[in-house]
Amino acid sequence: MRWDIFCKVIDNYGDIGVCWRLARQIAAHGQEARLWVDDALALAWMAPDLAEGVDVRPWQGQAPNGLPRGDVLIEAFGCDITPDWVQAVATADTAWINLEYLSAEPYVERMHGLPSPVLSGPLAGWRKRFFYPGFTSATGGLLREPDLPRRQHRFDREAWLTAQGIQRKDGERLVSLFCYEPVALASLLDQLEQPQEDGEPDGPPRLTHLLVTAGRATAAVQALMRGRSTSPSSRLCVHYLPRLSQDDYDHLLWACDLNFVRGEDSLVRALWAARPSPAGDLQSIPFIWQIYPQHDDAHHDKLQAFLNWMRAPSSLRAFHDTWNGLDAAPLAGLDISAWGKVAQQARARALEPEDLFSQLRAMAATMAPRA
Ligand code: TRH
Repeated sequence: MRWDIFCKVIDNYGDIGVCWRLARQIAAHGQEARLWVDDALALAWMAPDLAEGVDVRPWQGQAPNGLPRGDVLIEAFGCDITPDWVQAVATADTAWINLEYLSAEPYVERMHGLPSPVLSGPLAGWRKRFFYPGFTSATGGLLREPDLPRRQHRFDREAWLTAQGIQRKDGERLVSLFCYEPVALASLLDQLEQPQEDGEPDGPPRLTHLLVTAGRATAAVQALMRGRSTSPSSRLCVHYLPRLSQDDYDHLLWACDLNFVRGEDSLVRALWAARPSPAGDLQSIPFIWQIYPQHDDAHHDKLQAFLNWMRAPSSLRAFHDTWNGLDAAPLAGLDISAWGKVAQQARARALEPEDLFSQLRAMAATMAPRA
């Protein structure tokens, strides 16, 4: 099968991040993936080796002539492909699918799979269908590679950290930070500098190694650190990361004891993040989500829907509400071990629906005669 994915980069990295992840999964299944993107700059660090089988092409200017037509056309996040481009890569028999943003809100189950016929213009008579990723079996599921557990079992945490130049001291906890500019960031730094809970009974409070991702998170932390005087009793050590490949960003999540993520793609990766316990089973790593803010505050309901699906206890809800600026309450204390159990149960539930790629393939097969 030949797949065409169209991606418009709005801002940040979620659009290209999801499209790239999908394209490489298609290629890993031995199918042909053409990824049409209006701005491929981020792929230079996100995908430095460009996976074999993914054909990244510029989506700019006039549609090219003479292309072999594809079996599946993915219009990512309502990126609005003009008719000349649709006709350049597809025929009326191509499975044309609108891949939507991830949400845990109830409308997703109602909308997933709905058809949308084109009624006018050069493509009148063509039809597309809506595909809604989600967390339940009535939705399109989440991107999840089949070999993910195997790779997590084999992951060598210490070797990976050493390769990144990160020296973890005994008993130190690792926290990754990928965020926009949360108002509560200063409170988080305070909390990590002088944690209330102790590492060992009668021992000093835990040391935290904060691994700050490149870009907006680094800029936000640096701006705050400039104005702070670091106390000699500070239990916080900050390490600024370079831009990581998408695979290494996953490794970062697997290596840490708590992950702060933002947007949608890193949320899903945080949900999957796990390390083998001494007993050999995969143990989830707790995470905190900063949702992508929308001007009309639509993200408030979206955040609550996710926390409901997570079955988040009140401490985790309170932390999320403050972290996302929904209220001005003081930032709740970190409860890493309780939140780890919540993450473990959520991960188990998220594994129940079929993965997103398998569901996309099944939807395409019901639409395209050749697929
Ligand atoms: O970058 P984001 O904030 O993306 C956002 C949201 O997806 C939002 O919904 C969308 O509307 C907006 O973009 C336009 O967060 P997200 O979704 O987690 O995407 C980040 C991607 O970047 C993800 O694929 C992981 C990847 N990444 C790396 O590959 N290397 C890195 O070092 C980091 C920090 C991230």
